[in-house]
Amino acid sequence: MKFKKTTAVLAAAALALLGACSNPEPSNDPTGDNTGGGSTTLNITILPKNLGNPYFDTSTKGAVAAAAEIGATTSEVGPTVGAADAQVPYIQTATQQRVSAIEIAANDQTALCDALDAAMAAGVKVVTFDSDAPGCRDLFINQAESAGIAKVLVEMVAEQVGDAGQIAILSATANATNQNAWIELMQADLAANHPNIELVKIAYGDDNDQKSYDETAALLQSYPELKGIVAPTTVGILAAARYLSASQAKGQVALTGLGTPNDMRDYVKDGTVQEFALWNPEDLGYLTTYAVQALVDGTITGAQGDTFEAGRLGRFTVGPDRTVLLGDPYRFNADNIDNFHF
Ligand code: RAM
Repeated sequence: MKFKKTTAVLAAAALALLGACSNPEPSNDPTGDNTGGGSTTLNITILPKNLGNPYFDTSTKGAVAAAAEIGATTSEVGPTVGAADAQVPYIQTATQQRVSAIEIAANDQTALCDALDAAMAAGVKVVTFDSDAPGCRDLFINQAESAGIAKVLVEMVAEQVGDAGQIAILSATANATNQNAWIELMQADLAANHPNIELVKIAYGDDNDQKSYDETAALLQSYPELKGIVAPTTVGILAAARYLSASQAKGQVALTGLGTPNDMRDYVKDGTVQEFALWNPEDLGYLTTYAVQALVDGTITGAQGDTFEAGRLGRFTVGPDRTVLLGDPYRFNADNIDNFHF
């Protein structure tokens, strides 16, 4: 996986450029005019699952840095809650504004399709990243293969609970395309390879801090024998860690999943969390913007085998199903966490 460090110089240059050509203020007003519009400049709307999520703040940082390098403008908009159809009005506004492209992490596999199809029909390129809307986009920038993510999640929890006992999953929203794909693969792996692990519950914290915290409390109360929680969401794992670190279950109930090193650092150091995984969200956003540029300028059409340059990340090839793969998930623990700052 690629964890190349952005130098302070580059970051400063990107920030300077940002001020000149982008609107760095995210907006949750779907009717607000957030883009430059009307110019021939590459003009991108960034639409995360929800605003205020540090994971997406980080991916947007990468997307904006890439935009600064190529002279594109960006505007980040989105709902404050992750909900199935909450992204629709933002897609419609971007379509009316005839932006060059929408970069979107989909909260739902199907609920967005009509709006995304209308955007593409109007000439707007649609590139999903993080969470796909299959069949209703030009390209998907995949952070890591779902099978690889599911495998590392099952491996980590199995190692941490001694391959036996009750576990629960604390997910994001019930419709999230990405989490649901990973959970399905985890269930298959558990059934086939870990007969002594019992998955007792899949809880949904909706990528909302308080709901994730409350769901963690409810899991511990309902399942006193619980040995482990897997939270394949950065919001969920952080809320669960906060709850566990102040509870009797700290160090007794294993917690793993997908988190950012910055969020999890204290909980790894205080023994609440042994090991978790993620990819680099900044690289994901950065790659997405370069893919948008390649689509808009015609370097790629999205066909398998098309290749394009993605700045500091190098050359990428479009794989099957109009998908570009960033890399592999990476495990973080007490031995390496201080090497990472995102
Ligand atoms: C949350 C979101 C996002 C997911 C990460 C791991 O921030 O649900 O979609 O990829 O967690």
